[in-house]
Amino acid sequence: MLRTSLMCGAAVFSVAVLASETHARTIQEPPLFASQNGVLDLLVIAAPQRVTTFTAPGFTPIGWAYEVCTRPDAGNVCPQGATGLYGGFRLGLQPGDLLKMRFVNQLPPVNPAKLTSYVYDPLLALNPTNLHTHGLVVEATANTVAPPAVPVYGDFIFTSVFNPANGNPAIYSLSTYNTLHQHVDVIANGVVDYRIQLPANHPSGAYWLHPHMHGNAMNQVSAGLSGIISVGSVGKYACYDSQCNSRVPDGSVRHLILKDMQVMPGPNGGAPMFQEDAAFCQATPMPGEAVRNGVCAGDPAAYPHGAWFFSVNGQQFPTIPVASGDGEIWRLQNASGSASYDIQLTNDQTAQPMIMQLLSVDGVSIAIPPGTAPGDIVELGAARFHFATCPAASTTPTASSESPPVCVTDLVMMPSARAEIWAVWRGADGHVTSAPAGATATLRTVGFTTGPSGDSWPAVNLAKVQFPAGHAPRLNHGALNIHGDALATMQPGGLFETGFPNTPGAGITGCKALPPGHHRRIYFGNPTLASAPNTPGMDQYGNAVFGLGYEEIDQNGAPVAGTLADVTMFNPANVICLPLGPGNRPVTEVWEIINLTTELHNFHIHQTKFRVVNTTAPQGSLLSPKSTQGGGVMEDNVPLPYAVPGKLSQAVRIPSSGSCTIADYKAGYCAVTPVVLQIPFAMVGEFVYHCHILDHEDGGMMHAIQVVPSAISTASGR
Ligand SMILES: [Cu+2]
Repeated sequence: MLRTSLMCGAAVFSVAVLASETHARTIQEPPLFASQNGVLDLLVIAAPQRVTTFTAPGFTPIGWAYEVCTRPDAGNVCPQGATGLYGGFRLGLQPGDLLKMRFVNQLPPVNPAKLTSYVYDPLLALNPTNLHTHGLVVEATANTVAPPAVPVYGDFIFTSVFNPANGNPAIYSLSTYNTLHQHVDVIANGVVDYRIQLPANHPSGAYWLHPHMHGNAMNQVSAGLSGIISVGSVGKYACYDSQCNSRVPDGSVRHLILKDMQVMPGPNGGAPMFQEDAAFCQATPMPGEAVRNGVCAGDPAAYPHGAWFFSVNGQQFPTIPVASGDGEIWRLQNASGSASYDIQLTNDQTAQPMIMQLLSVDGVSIAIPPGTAPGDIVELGAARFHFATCPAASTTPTASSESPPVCVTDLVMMPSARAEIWAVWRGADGHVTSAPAGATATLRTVGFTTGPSGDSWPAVNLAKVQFPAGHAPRLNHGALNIHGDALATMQPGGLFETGFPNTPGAGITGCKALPPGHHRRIYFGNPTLASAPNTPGMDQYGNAVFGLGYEEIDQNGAPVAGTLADVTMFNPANVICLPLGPGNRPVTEVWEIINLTTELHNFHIHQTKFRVVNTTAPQGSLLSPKSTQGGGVMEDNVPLPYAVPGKLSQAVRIPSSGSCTIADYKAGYCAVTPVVLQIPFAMVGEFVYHCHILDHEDGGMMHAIQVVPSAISTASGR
């Protein structure tokens, strides 16, 4: 469900406007900014940028993008010629690196009419922003530098960096508004520094950089503000052979950043819509509609002559020329604000989805122990993938200690998701083989619906893939050999076992560890606001509102008295606090996530990763919450199955949103599939967990959490 109710016409499409020739442009890798001698020191400027890579006639929309350059010796200006990078960029880091960013906000103000949250917080129209390194397991430290020096943050999202050209934020009384939004640290002059230290034992994989300004996140990400971050090398965990004599080279890796932008014709040749509408075009093409190569036409009634672009690295339907018979590693990143994808690679000759081997999820390479049942693999992957049997290696024997390969035909990618796959030509039987002349495939999303009260995201072709004819694979292999970090992080020396030498600091009185055997239960729901008691799930302006609730559960499964907090919108004053373990070692908790609504949400937590577990799994199983062996699949975002209201009229107390209440759930009126997560906490700081459908996050579906150094403390932890 979207926050604003938007008109949706159901007329026949006018296709002429988008029936343009799709320009077959070869895909470009995002520009790389690589660390040297353990440091990457950059100037990052958020600014408007004209997007010239979209090919529908009449559109050169002005998006927002980061301008990135090596930090100059003086001043906050990139050298002449540096341009905004709508298509994205890559920060190339190694474990143990220090990432330094001087960050400058030069974004224009926002039209309040485009800003649902304006009614709560007029300051958002000044377009404050900030940076978040999504998925990196790093500290979330607040500023400790005294003025007038430029403040220095870790991966800390409770800061609001204002562009002084848009006005002085002091014109509003912060005390009036800061209970709902997060202007905890107001930076009025537009400049801050980030200093982010990666642990030496950080997993190798794909992460990303995006704004995390509560209330503006959806607009800023969908306008184009994001880039990808890589840590380490694929060759660390992926080999062509069972002895790892032949590691996958960095040159075989391609980064594919998926972005979308809805554009209507206008005086400047089109401006982004910002508040994204899933009904902008039909979920699947209408009869006679032009082939959706990187774009679909706006609904003629609601969005006449509009276009919804789905780009890869900022390019509309590029061609991906696979260079070698050994295929390529693709790092896919959903950088859309709210859109979900169901990715397939379709063989153009057979129209069938091709099998792809899955290497990593959310930046951590998978580690499936030998003998793991296929059903367990599906559960560990939280149903984000449609699994397929990997064709057996043709001649190379598989060592008994190796992880069995995992293959998929579909990748469900909700906002923020990453996945790494091996894209290689396969014959009709699924075996890796040399491609025939003219072998092509289409990378596409087949469309994805997020539930009865959710949104239907459209089917669109994303890229044309060309495989080289007659290139025999170098090695006669059926699958890559993966030695995943998902296991290494939990073993001695691993990030979630041994931890990180955190910034020194004291514990906080009143911040205490969860008692042994207890777990936290988090509710995702649509709150009833005191300001709009007669429209549950909506505010007094008719916008859908979103929130989270909380409860602590004891070792017998019973709620702990006094811990229940009903579903409410984000309030930065409410914080879950927990200390690290003795000696500041990581502490692992179990969280049970209950989705009360009738649409999918995408749970995400900062500064860590988690494993999906099952409370009924036997203790020796990888799926057991008591398992300390680690391994399997580690994620930083997970889809939450939607609730099914039952028991006739007793269910669904919030008819306007189709959402159950906590009372409905406890009375058994609402069937819920809990998602149980094992979450290790290794990093100190103040951060958040939230729905990564950014429309929902902006709408209130977020909660603060603080991890502090270990110390003797007494009172309640919340
Ligand atoms: Cu959501």
